[in-house]
Amino acid sequence: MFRKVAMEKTLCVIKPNSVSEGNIGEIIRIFEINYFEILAMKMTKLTKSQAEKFYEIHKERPFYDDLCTFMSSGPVVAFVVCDDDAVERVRKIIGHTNPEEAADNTIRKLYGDNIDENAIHASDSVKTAQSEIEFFFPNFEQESFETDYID
Ligand code: 3AN
Repeated sequence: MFRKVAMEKTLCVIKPNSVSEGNIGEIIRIFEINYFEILAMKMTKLTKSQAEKFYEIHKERPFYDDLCTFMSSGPVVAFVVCDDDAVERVRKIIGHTNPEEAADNTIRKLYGDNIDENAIHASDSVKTAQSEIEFFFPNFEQESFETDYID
């Protein structure tokens, strides 16, 4: 039987520290063993102004410039995952913003270096996820990235 996957989607970005430390595979594996379906994936290097646009919501925060400098310092891997309640489930497996406060076995606890270089970004709401998916995958809604598969 064919099933069209049409569940909640969220955007994740593996940050430059995880890429340079060789942790892309380990991080993706955590999503796979947690049964998330990965619908799209891309490695890219953001310009400073692209990072500023992506994090525009934080532009008044004191860490904004450092964050954007870091996010444009090397390649990132952006990907879209789906699942029931994907936004909340992903936030749970990535853990607290500050790796020091993150629960054991969360991605930020395992691979985060500090609060800036905290290994991975994930959308914080369904609405944000839509615009963040559009940012990295502008044709996401037009092109069907969703998979048909046999149960
Ligand atoms: P999260 O990524 O857990 O949703 P946000 O949205 O509050 O956290 O912050 C966005 C990013 O800004 C974080 N991933 C982190 O890299 C950075 N950040 C947040 N708070 C701080 C802080 N107090 N000092 C430095 N960087 C921060």
